[in-house]
Amino acid sequence: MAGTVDVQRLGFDPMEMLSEWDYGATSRLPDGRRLREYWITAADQEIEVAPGVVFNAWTYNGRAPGPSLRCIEGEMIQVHFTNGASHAHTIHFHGFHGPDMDGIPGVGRGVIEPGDSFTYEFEARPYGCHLYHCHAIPLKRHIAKGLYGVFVIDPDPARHGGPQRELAARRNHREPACQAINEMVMVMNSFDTDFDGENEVYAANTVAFYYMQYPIPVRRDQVQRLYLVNMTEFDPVNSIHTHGFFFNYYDHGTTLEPTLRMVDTVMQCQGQRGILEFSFADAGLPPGRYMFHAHQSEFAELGWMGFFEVI
Ligand SMILES: [Cu+2]
Repeated sequence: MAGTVDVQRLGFDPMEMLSEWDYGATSRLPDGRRLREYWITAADQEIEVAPGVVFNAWTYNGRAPGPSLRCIEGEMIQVHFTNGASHAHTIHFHGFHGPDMDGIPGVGRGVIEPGDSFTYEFEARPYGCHLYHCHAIPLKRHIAKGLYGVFVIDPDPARHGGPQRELAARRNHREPACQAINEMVMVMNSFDTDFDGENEVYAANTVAFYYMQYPIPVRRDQVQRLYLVNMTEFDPVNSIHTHGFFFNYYDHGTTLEPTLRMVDTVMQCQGQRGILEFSFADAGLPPGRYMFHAHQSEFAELGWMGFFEVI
């Protein structure tokens, strides 16, 4: 690959995307519970997914993936959705909610036409690493165009007792135990730039090879936590493989204890996601460049490959 993608022109920076959270706006409901509100607008947008390769995307809030939404278990959530794009869209959240809030055609409000708005409302449950995406038909096209994002529900330490409370605090963004951890978000995605139903470009956070060109700086003495979501279209499975270090893995993030310990490869089907945790100091590893990539070699060679620069 020659050249680089101009992130100023792109409108979002995959390096900043790693740690950018949309916490919404909070207020108190009459019953004492916390309300958390988000505002999301869909649009048609050109994005450069590799140097010189421009893709006609559909975006949420001007980026693909859309904003990484973050909230706490038990809060009331309102997502105010406006469709500023040229096709009908929805937002379908993974998590507990009634059928009317499912964001699918033919149930509840169904698809939201261009120019229309709708508010999705539900309680944030269960805690975990979730996602949202458009569910309009044809589904493949609406997902492949870029309408998806990460939706993390932190566990509420007050709802978990004993040692579970401590583990919940480590995962809750309001707690110092969590703030001491370096958190990152990666969405594994892909782009079919010639409309043949197969992908030409693969990436984590949209821009091919971005973290090869700009290795992600991480501190050796800090625990690392990676929220990983697979939104790759047209291929049934994607994966992450780490070089020289292993990690603990929490499938869907819906448990406080790892569901896999000490692995260097996990695969995810489309819509599957999980949390990786690792520490270079705890493993007694030296500073330097540690590679990560899809272990489907084709995806790696078409863009889904990067480095951590351990300092
Ligand atoms: Cu759509």
